[in-house]
Amino acid sequence: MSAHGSPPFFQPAIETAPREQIHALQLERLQKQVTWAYRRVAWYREQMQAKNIVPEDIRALDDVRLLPFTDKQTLRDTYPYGLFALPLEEVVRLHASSGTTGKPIVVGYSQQDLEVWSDCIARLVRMTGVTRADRVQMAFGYGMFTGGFGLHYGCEKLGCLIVPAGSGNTERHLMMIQDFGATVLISTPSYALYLCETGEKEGVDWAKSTLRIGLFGGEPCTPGMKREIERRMHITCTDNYGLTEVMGPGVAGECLAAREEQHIAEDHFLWEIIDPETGAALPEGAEGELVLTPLSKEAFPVLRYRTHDLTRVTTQPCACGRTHARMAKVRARTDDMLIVRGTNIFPSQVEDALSGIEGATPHYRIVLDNETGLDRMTLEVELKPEAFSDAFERLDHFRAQVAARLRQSLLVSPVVKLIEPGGIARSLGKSKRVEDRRNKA
Ligand code: DLL
Repeated sequence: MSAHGSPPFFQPAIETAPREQIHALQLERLQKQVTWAYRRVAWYREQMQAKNIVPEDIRALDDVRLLPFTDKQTLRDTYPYGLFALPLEEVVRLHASSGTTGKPIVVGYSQQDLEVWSDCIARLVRMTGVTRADRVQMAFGYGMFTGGFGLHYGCEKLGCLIVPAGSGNTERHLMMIQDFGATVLISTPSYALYLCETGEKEGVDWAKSTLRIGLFGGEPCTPGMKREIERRMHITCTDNYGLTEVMGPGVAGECLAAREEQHIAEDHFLWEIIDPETGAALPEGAEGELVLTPLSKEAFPVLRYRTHDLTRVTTQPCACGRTHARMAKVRARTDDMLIVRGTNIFPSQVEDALSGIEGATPHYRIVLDNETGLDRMTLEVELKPEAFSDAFERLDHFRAQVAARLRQSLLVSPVVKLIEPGGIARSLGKSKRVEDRRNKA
């Protein structure tokens, strides 16, 4: 059988294990993980003592709810090594995630942690149809960001040929895709779109390119963006999800059967969905905040991490044969929410509204100010070349259409500014869509 025809699993026994077996493994690992954190990390011991619990209280998976939550603030308070469970001689890698203010948060990995990490990545890469016969071009940065190194070692473990180009230098990326015959691109979806446009301007015919799959992650990939990239680059876009605090990429990945959902590596991550306001557990299928407890961490155990990402999870069987639960694509974060004149708005709502408008691109920017004393929201929307016109009336009609659509779905009336094709700055990594200039004093 050719490499592309082999079954789409990296570790079939665990990826297709009966759910009872997954639950039994999760419980065993949760008990070990809690004991490990309690014994090795003063912060967890103190928190658990304050709640009057000991590791032996974890008798069933739901007992995870007895444990304290952690969040970004916990990692800031214990910066840099306060949550490490191994002496630094046994830690072989650090990664960090920059916050909006002050110091980054720092996480560490043992050799064993790196093995688990690359297994999780190899699984999600394989489930998109990538095999060892593929040539993978990396456009994530190889720095403190987990994207580059994380996906790199997983692809190598799968046996792919990896081109470690790193982030930036779009001309060089275009050249290497063509010269080395890359079949898979790893990047943020916004960078893929930028690469696509730059290629088009330089005469690249994507229909003839060897690229066939995009492994995108690190930021939301809106349905509009996905459609656009698939259509223009002639590739299949897949999404994968993760975050530095619990490992990096590798938490969940998209199979070719479920498409809009991603399988969580449940043997290594216990998920909960909670009400972001009250912290109470929500039933399967309800939308809420994802809370993750990694189950196999040595260097940096994290219990009940509040991701702030909004999603829902299902354990219904999947046509791909995997038995691990699936989470819906993350479209919004609880802390993304903008409050404009008292109305709550998520950028994903703006994206949804724009994606239904013929002539609008997925490139937009929200600018908030309150120069006049009242909140004002300006929405800059980039037009497709075919919608761009010198005719004032046509543009004005378009602007009115966008404003009406937004008023209908957001219940606020933004000032709509139309931007010429290519006029909204592209990002090489995660895109920044909101600029809040409001004076909060
Ligand atoms: O972005 C890890 C990663 C790298 C995942 C590469 C996938 C590919 P952080 O920089 O710590 O880690 O950012 C984590 O980014 O809490 C989500 O809000 C968002 N995020 C990550 N992947 C996705 C995705 C990496 N596929 C934060 N869809 C997370 C939507 C995503 N949001």
